[in-house]
Amino acid sequence: MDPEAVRKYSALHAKPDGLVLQYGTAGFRTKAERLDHVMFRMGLLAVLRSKQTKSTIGVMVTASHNPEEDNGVKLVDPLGEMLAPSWEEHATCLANAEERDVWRVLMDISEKAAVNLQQEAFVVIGRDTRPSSERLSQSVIDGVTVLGGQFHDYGLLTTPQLHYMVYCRNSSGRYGEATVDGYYQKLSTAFVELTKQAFCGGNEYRSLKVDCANGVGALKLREMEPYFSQGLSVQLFNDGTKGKLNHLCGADFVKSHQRPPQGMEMKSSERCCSFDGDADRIVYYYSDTDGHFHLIDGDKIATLISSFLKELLVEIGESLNIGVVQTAYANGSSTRYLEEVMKVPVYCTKTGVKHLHHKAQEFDVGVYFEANGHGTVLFSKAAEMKIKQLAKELEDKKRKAAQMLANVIDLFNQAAGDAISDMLVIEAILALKGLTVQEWDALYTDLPNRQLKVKVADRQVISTTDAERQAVTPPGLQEAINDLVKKYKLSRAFVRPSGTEDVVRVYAEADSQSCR
Ligand code: NG1
Ligand code: ZN
Repeated sequence: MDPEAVRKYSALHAKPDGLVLQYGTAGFRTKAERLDHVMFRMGLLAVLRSKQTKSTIGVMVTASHNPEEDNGVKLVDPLGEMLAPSWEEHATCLANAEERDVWRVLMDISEKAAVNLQQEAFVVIGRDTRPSSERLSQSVIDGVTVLGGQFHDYGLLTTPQLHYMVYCRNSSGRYGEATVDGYYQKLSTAFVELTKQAFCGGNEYRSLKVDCANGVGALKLREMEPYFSQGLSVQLFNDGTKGKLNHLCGADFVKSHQRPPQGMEMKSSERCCSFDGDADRIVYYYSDTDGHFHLIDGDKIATLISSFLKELLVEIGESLNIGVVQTAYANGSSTRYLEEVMKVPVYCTKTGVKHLHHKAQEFDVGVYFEANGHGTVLFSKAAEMKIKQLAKELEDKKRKAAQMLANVIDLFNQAAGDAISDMLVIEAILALKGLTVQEWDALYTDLPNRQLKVKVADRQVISTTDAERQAVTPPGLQEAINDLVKKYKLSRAFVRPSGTEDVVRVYAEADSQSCR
């Protein structure tokens, strides 16, 4: 580690004067032209984190569902999870350091975090399809190499694929092979095994239209299709050959506008889904015979998956606990259905997958989804071992259920929410249960709801508690919300400052849209 070399290279990736950024829920995110210094410095930081954890660390260059002109970066911790909160602070400090202070801040972090600077470092890098991503990932590599770190550049990857690679590399191959082919093989084998047992009533369950948001998901899904095509045929739309990334398409557009993406040819009752720009989110939808659009969001995905898993757990007769984790944005009908009809315990955490992921780790089987379609299922090590052992030992029906669960474990990306993996799980469940998209949708009816964003001078004036469902400051705000909410049935409303944009988000739901 040579301070002079760091100074020299850092000057080549200079920070624009006066720019202050924060490592938020989704790492750093802003206009691509402001991010060169952040990328270089995240390369440096990844080396320190790798030395400290004695593990491979991931760096993903993406701005997910943001416009094409934006970009972003986040670090992936050893087990494929989001960066630890104390290191988010280090990341913010390093990104905002003035040029002359970069080396000093690196040394401060090393001291505070007890990093052994002699330790080797290994960093893996992935990027999405934005025009700026290749250049920016080169800046990450500059940061890694100037501190003497080793690296592997995977090039184009979906965000969850990079999480998977990090997890594989740090679990000595037990989770899977850390290659794109390894990922395709692992998921497809599980999917094909699982759907083999499905009653196949023609092609109804076996074809799906996928809007890929003109992003990296299109490339990866196309590469992967031959691996699973005996179980499912996918038709890709917005595959990046014509349209612009995330423009009028993708999971975020469909969820927030509650309408189909441009460029998708929807016929009545056909099952369709949308990925976001880095393929870590998925929502489903269809249009009914009257041409009405129906959105099936993360809450309904969580409901389908948890009811399937619960049935299998009951079947094998082991006392493995299951819990569902949501955020305040979960539709009240979904929470009621899960608790009252399915009798599954439901927990609410703050927005942002790291909070949901953390909570879901408390269960043998932890299902977590944000309403916007970001989520997965985590199985505890003990539950996984038990299920895989029962899949060999039990007799007949029980054994079949255990085998199905064992395949489901392999099909989920347990490092991060993954649109491709979730899509295959959902398709398998629908096929196995013989459910149409309308039947799935009919599990419960969403309460009418609205989500708005409001620009204010200082969004940090609003602070919250109770998993962001209650405002603590400014004084009087919560009382005013309470006064409005109590006039309506099944009503709920909250406001919170966004962690990814300079806005305040406002959410409300009630039993009807009319103001009586
Ligand atoms: P913020 O901007 O903090 O609301 C948004 C999403 C989160 C999560 C993050 C990270 C909503 C209401 N919020 O967070 O669910 O996906 O972005 O991308 O959808
Ligand atoms: Zn995303």
